[in-house]
Amino acid sequence: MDENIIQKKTIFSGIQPSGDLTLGSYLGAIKNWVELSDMYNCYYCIVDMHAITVRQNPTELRRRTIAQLAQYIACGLDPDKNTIFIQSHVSAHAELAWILNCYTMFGELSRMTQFKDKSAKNADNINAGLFTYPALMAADILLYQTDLVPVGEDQKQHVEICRDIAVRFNGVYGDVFKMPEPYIPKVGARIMSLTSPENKMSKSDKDPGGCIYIMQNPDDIMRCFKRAVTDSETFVCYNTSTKPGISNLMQIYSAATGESFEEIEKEFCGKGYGEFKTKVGEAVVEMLRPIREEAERLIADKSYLESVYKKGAEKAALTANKTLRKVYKKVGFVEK
Ligand code: ATP
Ligand code: LTN
Repeated sequence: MDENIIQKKTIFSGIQPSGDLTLGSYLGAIKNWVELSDMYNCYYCIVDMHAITVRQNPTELRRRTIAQLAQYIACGLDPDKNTIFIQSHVSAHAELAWILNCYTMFGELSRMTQFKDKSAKNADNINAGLFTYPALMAADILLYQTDLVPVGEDQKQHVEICRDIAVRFNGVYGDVFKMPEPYIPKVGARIMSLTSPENKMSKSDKDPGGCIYIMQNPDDIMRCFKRAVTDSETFVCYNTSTKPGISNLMQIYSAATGESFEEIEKEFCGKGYGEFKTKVGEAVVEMLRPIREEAERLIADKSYLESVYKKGAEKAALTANKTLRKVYKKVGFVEK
């Protein structure tokens, strides 16, 4: 078993507990994590330190962190096969992030789309953590000598800056960090809001109708799909620039059923949008139902969840501290 782990390539990914997990978090990230988890040595993190770059209610943050762990497991991530943990439990993340901050340039951070978007949305709290967010994310990834980072399309830029930081650091000190690659799914990489399909579905979205949540009840899910914004035409056809709403629903239906866009176009040829929306809603309800039920069961089992995150943090710290010690030595810190 140990030999297997040594030979397998490493995956790291994380999601912020900044809101309840959405259909976007599931299709863009977690679904692929599950698919990759047999073939790789995987670290799946709940990045609570990233979440506080935007102001959070402490009680809610704690609740969502535990609920997110339950949802990871309910989505199919086996805690015996994957290292599942909470970022703030492994102090190496904060420690390496500081060092990487000193190898990350003001100019490159200023170009980050997420920073620009979040600054616009939180104009009263453009804090330094929001700005240096990518250095912490780079620490997450590089601590585990990660090969592959499965994320949605929006995070590609952050994986790229992580690579730039690693190249810069390795250029000075030799081969300290493995060079990670982003892994972006073909379908579901960018699920859009149901009410404003030109914007990404996002868990911190203020418009509740635009977002489908993993834990949402079937009636509410169906209502959101029935109200989804479409266009004034009447045919189901994929074109993201002229039919963003319908194209988004096709992405979701394709990810939920495995059908290709051509098959979907054929299936709904001559049928109205109303019927299509109902079918998409039903497919999503059935996809999410077992996940929600299992997550509800797990959320009630606090001691089990605690045992998972404690074991996960212990395991993660072993690998993370190894890299951190190497980095401390390279930069010239005196050994403790
Ligand atoms: P926030 O609203 O707090 O910014 P978010 O909903 O945008 O959060 P993240 O925590 O930033 O979600 O993302 C978690 C993972 O899920 C990332 O890999 C991200 O690329 C992916 N993801 C998030 N939203 C979507 C989406 N709408 N479509 C596809 N992938 C997504
Ligand atoms: N920035 C990511 C969350 C995240 C992450 C990571 C993803 C933090 N650290 C490391 C992959 C690898 C986001 O989705 N907003």
